[in-house]
Amino acid sequence: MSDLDKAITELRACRIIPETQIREICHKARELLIEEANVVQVDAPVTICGDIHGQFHDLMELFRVGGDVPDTNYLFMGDFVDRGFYSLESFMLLLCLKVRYPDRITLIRGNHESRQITTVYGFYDECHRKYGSANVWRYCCDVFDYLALGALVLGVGATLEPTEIDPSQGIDPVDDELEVEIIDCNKRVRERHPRRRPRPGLRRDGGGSSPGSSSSPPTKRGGNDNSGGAVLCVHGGLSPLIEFVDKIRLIDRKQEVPHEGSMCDLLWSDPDDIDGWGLSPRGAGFLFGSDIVKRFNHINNLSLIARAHQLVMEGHKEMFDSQIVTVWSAPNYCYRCGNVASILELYEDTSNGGVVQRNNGDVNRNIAAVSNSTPLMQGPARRYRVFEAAPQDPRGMPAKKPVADYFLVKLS
Ligand SMILES: [Mn+2]
Repeated sequence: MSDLDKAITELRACRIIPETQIREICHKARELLIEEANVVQVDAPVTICGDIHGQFHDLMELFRVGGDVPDTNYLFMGDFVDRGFYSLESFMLLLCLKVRYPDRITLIRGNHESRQITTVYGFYDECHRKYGSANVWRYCCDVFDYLALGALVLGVGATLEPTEIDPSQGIDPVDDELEVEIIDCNKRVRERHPRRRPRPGLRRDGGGSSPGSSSSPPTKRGGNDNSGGAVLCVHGGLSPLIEFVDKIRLIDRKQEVPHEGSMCDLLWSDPDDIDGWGLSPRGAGFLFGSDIVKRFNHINNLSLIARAHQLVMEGHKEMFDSQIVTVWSAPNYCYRCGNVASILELYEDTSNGGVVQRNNGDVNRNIAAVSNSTPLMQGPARRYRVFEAAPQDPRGMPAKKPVADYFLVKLS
């Protein structure tokens, strides 16, 4: 068994690993991450996860519900650290899995992956408490600077294979194509939504075509087409400084999260029921409305934006005609919010023999202005798996004591 596999075994048991090994793993991770683009390309199938916030036992529950790495391909949308008691174990496990299976797990940066924020919200104190110095915190922060800012999921299918249901549940089997399924923590189907049929006379490809797009092959939108479009994943949201996905690729991301600008907005912004852009009560990033999302998705050929960053009691929340979704993966947030968590599964488009169309969201975009008709880009099929907090291990719960000890040390 390699040292890395041993470290993974230790971390899975929620035990910390030696400082020298953390330094080594962080160094290897940085070498991997430096090669990644600001917007990582990920092929479906993939399972998308939101905030973790150091809730290690709930991360284990997430893997139990969603499958283990490398069997399941994962995309984590940031905020691995702070708030919870096990930021170090959680982040180091994810980082070890990244180094061990680089193609099976994608980590993008959240606003908490920052020196300034972790100094205030717990990760710095946790490292200091567990190691007696800030060294491991520093190694981790150096990795944060190299995390990608977003991901583009390609090759997503538009319809779901229905989960088998127990007839006693009273849920009707679906004849229609299935677009959304919600599975509860007992692996039972809670909700099902058939694909909405486009109204006659409306274009299914989002409407409008640019003069330059005639050179691209016509996209098949026939009956057996199962393309769910491209899905952009970011921690926070959009930026008034970013009109095209390509603009994200131009950012020099290898730095501490700035207080303003496009990189800051991607990690801090939130969708809201407003028109256009608004000031964020967070003091960083912006609020953005339905019109902004619909226009951005249209001109970038996206069918969905998946983001995290906001607690939602149901674990996930779709907004703006399902053009953006918030995925939240920290159940009973801060060990007291009483919310459930969820992960979002996207499946592979098998209509074209599984061949991924690589121009989605990348080139040959549809630059025409948003037409009067509602854009009807076929959205991806989505399966949400909802889960609850793991049972609390009394030995694993440090409660308040270690924090008090730390402050005593600090004061003495
Ligand atoms: Mn956040």
